[in-house]
Amino acid sequence: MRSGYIALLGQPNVGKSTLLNRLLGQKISITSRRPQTTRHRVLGIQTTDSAQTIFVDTPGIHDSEEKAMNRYLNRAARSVVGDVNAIAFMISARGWTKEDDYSLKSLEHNDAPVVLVINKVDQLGDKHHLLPLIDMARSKHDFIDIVPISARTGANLEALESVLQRLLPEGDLIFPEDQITDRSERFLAAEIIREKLTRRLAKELPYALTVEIELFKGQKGIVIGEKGKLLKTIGEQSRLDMEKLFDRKVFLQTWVKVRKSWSDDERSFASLGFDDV
Ligand SMILES: Nc1nc2c(ncn2[C@@H]2O[C@H](COP(=O)(O)OP(=O)(O)OP(=O)(O)O)[C@@H](O)[C@H]2O)c(=O)[nH]1
Ligand SMILES: [Mg+2]
Repeated sequence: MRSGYIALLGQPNVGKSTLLNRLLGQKISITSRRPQTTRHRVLGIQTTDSAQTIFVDTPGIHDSEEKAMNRYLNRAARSVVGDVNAIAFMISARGWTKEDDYSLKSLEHNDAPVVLVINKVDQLGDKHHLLPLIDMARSKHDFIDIVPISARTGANLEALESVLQRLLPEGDLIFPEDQITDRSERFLAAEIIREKLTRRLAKELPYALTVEIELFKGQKGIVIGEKGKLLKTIGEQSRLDMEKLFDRKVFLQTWVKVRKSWSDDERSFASLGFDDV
């Protein structure tokens, strides 16, 4: 039996949370097309006959640390590096970017083996484009292995799982075999609602809830929607996801509160649940 922790690390939007959910066959961690969807570390625990692999989903590492929120997210991601048995560093098959360079810097002083996961290969028209990307990646870091996958279609995930499992030390179960995450249902429920909001709101809104008072009024209107329609839709979609995840009926009520400048104020973080680091 092997058991241990694998961190999923990389720039925003490369598909870390999608991979976690796909590996576990359950939606533990929320996903969206917008960068910076994940704001908290989330464990996804996979137990088989031969291994317990504990995946640590992390916020994407952002190359600008101007905002308090970005600094928080980067800290939350980087802080796992020293505490895991191996790291799955993820990039998109579309190519190596300067944001990947920036994220990779977080691994400079790390001793754990790093596997490069090239995600979204389903978006590559010509698979030959992978070879130059792999060559380029080899020049960037001494990766112990390089595995191209698609978290969306599931392509090559078994290969990835066995590569990662081999990097775990021998040991007994760390969590009970039926536990799939370390997060409470309360946390998961809040995240599901945030996912629906993130997916529905205009581009800047999920992050820019701090900018100006005028915007706040506008935002409140937009979130609720005409005659409360949007909030109702978000509530309904969230409730369905929760019923699937918790395997029972859920009664969900949602409403909107406005708090000024919270995401630029490090002190208000803790009171809003940003207390990972
Ligand atoms: N085509 C394609 N899209 C993918 C794949 N994996 C993820 N995506 C999409 O990429 C977007 C980002 O996925 P997430 O899983 O939220 O990305 P993330 O790395 O967790 O992002 P952050 O939490 O913001 O750091 C979503 O729209 C996913 O559906 C893939 O294998 N192929
Ligand atoms: Mg994520």
